[in-house]
Amino acid sequence: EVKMSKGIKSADPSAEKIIDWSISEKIETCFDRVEAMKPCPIGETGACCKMCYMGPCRLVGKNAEEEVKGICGASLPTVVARNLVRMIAAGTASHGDHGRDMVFTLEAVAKGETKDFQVKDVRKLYRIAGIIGVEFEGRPVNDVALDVANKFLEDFGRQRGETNYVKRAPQKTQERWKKWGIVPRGIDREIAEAMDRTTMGMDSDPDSLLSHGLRTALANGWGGSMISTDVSDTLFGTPGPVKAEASMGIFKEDEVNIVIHGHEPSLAETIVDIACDPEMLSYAQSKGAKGINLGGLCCTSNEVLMRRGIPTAGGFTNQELAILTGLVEAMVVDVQCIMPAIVEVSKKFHTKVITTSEKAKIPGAQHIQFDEHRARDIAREIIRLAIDNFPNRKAKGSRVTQKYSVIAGFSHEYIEYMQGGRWRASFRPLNDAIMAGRIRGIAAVVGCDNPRVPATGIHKYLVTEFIKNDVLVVTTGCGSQACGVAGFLTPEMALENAGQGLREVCEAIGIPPILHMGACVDNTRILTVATAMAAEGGLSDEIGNMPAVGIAPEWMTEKAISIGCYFAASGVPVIFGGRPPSPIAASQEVIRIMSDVWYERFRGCLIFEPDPEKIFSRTLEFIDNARAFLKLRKYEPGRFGEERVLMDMAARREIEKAERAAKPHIGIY
Ligand code: CUV
Repeated sequence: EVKMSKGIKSADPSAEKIIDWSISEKIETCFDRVEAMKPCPIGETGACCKMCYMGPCRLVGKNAEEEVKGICGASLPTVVARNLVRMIAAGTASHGDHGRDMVFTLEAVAKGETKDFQVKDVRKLYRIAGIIGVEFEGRPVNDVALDVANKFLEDFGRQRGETNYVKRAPQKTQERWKKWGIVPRGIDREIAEAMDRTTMGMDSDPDSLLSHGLRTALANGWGGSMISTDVSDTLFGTPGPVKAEASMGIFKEDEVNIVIHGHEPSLAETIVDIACDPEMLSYAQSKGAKGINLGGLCCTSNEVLMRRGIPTAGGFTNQELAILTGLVEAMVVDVQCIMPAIVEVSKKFHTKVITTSEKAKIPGAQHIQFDEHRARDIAREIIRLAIDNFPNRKAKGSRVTQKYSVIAGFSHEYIEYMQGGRWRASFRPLNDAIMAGRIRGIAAVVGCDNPRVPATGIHKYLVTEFIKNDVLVVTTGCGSQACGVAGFLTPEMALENAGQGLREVCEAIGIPPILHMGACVDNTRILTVATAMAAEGGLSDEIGNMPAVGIAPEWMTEKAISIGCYFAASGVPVIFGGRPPSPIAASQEVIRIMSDVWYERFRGCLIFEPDPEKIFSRTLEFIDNARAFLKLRKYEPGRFGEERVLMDMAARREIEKAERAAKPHIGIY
């Protein structure tokens, strides 16, 4: 079913249905444009240098790559490395700014400048305060919040020293960063330096360039993004399991449908609140609608799905298609991953596209500027506008009725809690299950969906194969929506598809075999889990050498590159899939540094592999090699379940020995 046969544009059946209709109606979407647009063959491998205007230089030729040079003499490896570092800087800037906006909101709350938000999760605030050394006992909540906000703001502008959250990483991981000089200082400083180093006449040593790329990426992972996750949890609540729905069938014929799309949670959270307001409901009824129905797209969707159970229409490639249902009164967008194309598509329907960020305007869209100081008023204005648009809807019925149940909300706090309850919460059961081989390892299958491949198809293929082979899957970003719209985010998925060992664990704890952990910035939750597993003992004492792999099967954004790099620097082997070749394909030297050299230094790497089956086999290889390195029991398929009964004494002793060697639980959440 998931096979990627030719002619399939999206592996999400409800998306495919709408695409077929769009073709018959001659309405253009990214699925048409992707066929018409041939990638530039020089740029797509990283071999185009446009850092100055003597060029752009095309670094092509039959000579050895060090011999292929631009006008200034920069060689092919230099140019490829510079281009990649600029991608990392841009991706870090996006997530950094997202985090910064969250901190500004926390600051406004703490100063009493807005009544529209509060600190919802005081426990989380205290936990953060504890980590970054802010006194919290006996102090008013907002005083603590202000100190926390100020400390985080310092992190963005820090000139020297270390970003605060670096100290959350396992000691050994930190030592590796120190040894190789990549401990991040301020987030803004690393981004600025990345731009400086990569300009004409600056750093031309590929290894040195790429090391700074890692430093910049770490500023994202253990800085901007982790701050974003923590402050969002503080303001809007730390997620726990929620039931929701996914796919295009979430739109309702008889209600006002509003889509919230982009990345940030603040406005979206407020829209969720105001949509429940009885006054708004009766206004909707006055226009002939039965109610107000919210649906999400991309990472804003993940934020409100995780915390509020708001249904999702899917990921990146579904954004135009959502409008094509003809049922959407307003699409409200904030920042990141918003195709300007939605405005063009919206003109064929009654849908209003509303931009809300100063940083992301689209010609032809209506702009309503978001301001955290008057969030509720703005949300009200937007919802009214959508309601007023309801009578203009022409589409009768729905092109898609299909939808699936989804269980989401697996924050690292909940993952710890679910393994023993409030008083005995720990990562012991997870580590034990991995040590015993019930769970073979962990695959983080994350990131974008992409129209250059059958969209969401590689995600679906990989997660299914992983769980069959007892690999627990964690997912974030559009990857989680790829799973959601396929009906994969339910406990039943374990019963029907998981290997015996994984299935037993899922049934014992009552979880799906694919855990939705949030938005793209919440990839940091995965780092936190890995850190807790290292502290728990019995596996690796650093993030490196864990039987865990990160995969972005259909990546396309610069943010994805930044994420891949902070995972690699943290000690996780990372595989990027999707279309060939890769943004580093032009240089064997850059490929070597990012795979072999990084692996040697950090036990992580970033590899590009377009073949889904090879992604699968390489992942298992990484996992099994890590198991062998840690001297864990060899994974055997089918050992658990019906056939298991006998575990010989030697095997039992082995497990017990490993358990004794394990350190006692240390209270990292
Ligand atoms: Ni940041 S970055 S398409 S929305 S995951 Fe989705 Fe998630 Fe990629 Fe964008």
